[in-house]
Amino acid sequence: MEVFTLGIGECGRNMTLKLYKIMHENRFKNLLRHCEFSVTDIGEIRRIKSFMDEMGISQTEAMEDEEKIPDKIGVAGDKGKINLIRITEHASHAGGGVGGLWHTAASIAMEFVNKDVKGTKHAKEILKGSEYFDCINIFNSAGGGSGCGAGPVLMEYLIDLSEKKGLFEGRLHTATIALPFKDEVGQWRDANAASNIGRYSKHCDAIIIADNEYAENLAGFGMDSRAHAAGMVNEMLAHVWMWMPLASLKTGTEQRTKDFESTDFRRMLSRGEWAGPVVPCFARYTTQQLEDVDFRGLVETTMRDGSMVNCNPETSRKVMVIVVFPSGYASYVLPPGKPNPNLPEIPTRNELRKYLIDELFNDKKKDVSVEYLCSDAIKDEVHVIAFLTSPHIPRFLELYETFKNYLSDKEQMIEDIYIAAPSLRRMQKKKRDEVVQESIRDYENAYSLFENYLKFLKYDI
Ligand SMILES: Nc1nc2c(ncn2[C@@H]2O[C@H](COP(=O)(O)OP(=O)(O)OP(=O)(O)O)[C@@H](O)[C@H]2O)c(=O)[nH]1
Ligand SMILES: [Mg+2]
Repeated sequence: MEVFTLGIGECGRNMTLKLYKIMHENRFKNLLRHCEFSVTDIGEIRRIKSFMDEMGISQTEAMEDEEKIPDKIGVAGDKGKINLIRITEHASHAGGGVGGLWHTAASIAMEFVNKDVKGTKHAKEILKGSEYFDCINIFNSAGGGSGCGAGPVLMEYLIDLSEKKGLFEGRLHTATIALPFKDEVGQWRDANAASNIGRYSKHCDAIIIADNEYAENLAGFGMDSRAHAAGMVNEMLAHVWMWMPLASLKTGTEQRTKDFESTDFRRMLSRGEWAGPVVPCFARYTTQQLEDVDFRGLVETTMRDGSMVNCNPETSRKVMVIVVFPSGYASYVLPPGKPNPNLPEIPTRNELRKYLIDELFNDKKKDVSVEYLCSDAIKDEVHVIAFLTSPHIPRFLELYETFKNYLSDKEQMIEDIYIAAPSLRRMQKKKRDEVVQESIRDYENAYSLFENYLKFLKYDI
């Protein structure tokens, strides 16, 4: 599975760059050759570059395209690259972004998709290049403005591109999003998050969700607990997205029992016509820990304590587990599996599958899949990744309630819209009212989409 990653907005950018950096640190040059990374903050590139500096990602070999937009950056000495793209002619004002007003970001993205906007030719070429990939993933925060608004529009665009070329069938389309902390800056972040989920729900195969609030509860409270929790979420998601392509690609050093193709992921993560809401789980253990504890219990613990959203694994429709062992384990854990008294006891994939079915579901018909992967990128460590498809997510109901309240107070909505877009005040009244009304309508439409999604998922609303 070759992955095209697009990060939108601040959070989307952070997640994409973190994934890129982790792949580099793990010396996955071969894997990088199969992945492409693009980042956009609508019209802002300067801040992305300075953030790359902060992360220690080199900016040498910056190239300017014919329209003099420095949007493509190759990283010295490596094959992988990061495309910095702009989807609007206008560079955003100080601070960048749309201040949480996702309606504006969605309109800009629509214009980019439907017209030839000056200065965005290169961005179009890069997005069109996604047709060579069989997995498309967009990263964005659900509760912001740029990523929340532009993400679903660009996802639909990328799907249309591949559909037109008949490339759609084998492909996996996912959005990977972070839910906001509770009461971050009022109700609108939750309303945005629910809007983002609703708008993605009919386009993607899966919406892979992490919850900042839950991560903060896990990380504990402290001075920088929110920054810490957001960093933790980015790091966990980066690991998930590093191992997903590795479960299917032959990069030279990995060994596995079976290739996990995009269609296998789709079968496990999707809900047919609707996106499967998917809770990813991730934990790493030292091989020393494996000596003292039953491995099957560790995998189960990963689903309970390493999940990125509060939920019960028992309520999942399907479960997919990928375990990554150091390559020294290959002849032991991969069939035919030579016994090795020097290594801790590891159940076969089938034994682990049966254990999980019994412990979680007590229903033999449940679809649980387990894959073992051996890689020399990790030493003395075992990484466990699990995907819980469609578990009951209590936070969904909270988002729904907050969204409903938010819509019921139009005065507050209008105030928030003006705060998000101060430039409205400089418009003529007629135009200004039009934008505000459109924005409210977009929220209302997104509310119906989210509500329909929850009904489909059988939430009690
Ligand atoms: N997990 C995680 N969450 C983040 C990160 N950066 C921001 N957030 C969360 O994302 C939300 C804010 O969204 P941003 O991504 O900053 O918004 P944006 O897409 O840039 O949109 P604008 O409103 O136009 O700036 C808040 O809920 C933040 O807590 C990050 O690096 N990781
Ligand atoms: Mg922003």
